[in-house]
Amino acid sequence: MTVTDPGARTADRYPTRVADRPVLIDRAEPTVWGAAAGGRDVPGLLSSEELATHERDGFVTVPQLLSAEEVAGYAAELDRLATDPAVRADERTIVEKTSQQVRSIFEVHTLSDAIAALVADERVAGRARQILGSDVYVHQSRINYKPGFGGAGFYWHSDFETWHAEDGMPSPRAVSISISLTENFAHNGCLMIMPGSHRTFVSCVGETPADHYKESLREQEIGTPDPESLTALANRHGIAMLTGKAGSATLFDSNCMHGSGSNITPYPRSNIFIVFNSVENALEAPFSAPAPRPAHVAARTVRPV
Ligand code: 6CS
Ligand code: FE
Repeated sequence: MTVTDPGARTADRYPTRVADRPVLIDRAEPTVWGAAAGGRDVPGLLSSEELATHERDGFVTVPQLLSAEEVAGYAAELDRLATDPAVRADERTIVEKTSQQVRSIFEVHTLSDAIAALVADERVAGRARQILGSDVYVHQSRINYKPGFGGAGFYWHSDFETWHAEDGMPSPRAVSISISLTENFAHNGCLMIMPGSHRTFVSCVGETPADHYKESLREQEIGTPDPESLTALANRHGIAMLTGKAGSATLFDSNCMHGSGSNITPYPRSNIFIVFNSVENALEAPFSAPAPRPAHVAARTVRPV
């Protein structure tokens, strides 16, 4: 187990939140880290075609990751957590700005044995190891509820931009998996990704305020790309809508440009969201923030899954 040194820092290949105008930087690193790309070939459930899709688009879908029984079990777990007063009062729980309903619960794999088991499941961690070509650890886990009638969306952003600037993640060698527990429709705030956008790092304008996460996890403003950059990426790559049945999943690269709309339908859009980082990519000092974010949002101890 390694505890990352908050003082150390490698060269900053992706400067962001430091200039007064946005810059588009070509990604230097691979997306799938097989042996030919500096990682190692890890056998697993993703076929070579699926790995090639992930390299090209920055994401790959798994139409049926969980069985209907498993979905029901995790949905019950989400309800248990969201209605537990101790969990609701915990700093790891974020409530919606408007309705005060639970929006997200972070570090959920430490609050739920069932979710801890799912994290370690070959269908989940195994796929992440294949993509990252190394052992992996949980950088962040959360459940998103996006309740009906007002679950707020997530504006366009690159997760890696935040994790680099605020958590000190050196390279985009991290992959997220979003596992749907309710059906994701186009109309109830499904994940949207610009396919291929992971190959461009959009440097953002605006300094990171202290304790930024207290605002950004409810509604992110700093670290969101400018309209011109978003227009250029959308024109170049298009926008994919990741609809899917409950039990489906999407694995997506840390630098995909993605977002999701608000949910004004009666149908919640709940998912389990787990971020795997390569053990070779442990956090350093933030590249562009006054202080590291708390461990429940960005793990600073590397515990290989
Ligand atoms: O800041 C973060 O770490 C979180 N924010 C968003 C909108 N997506 C990634 C991550 O969960
Ligand atoms: Fe995100």
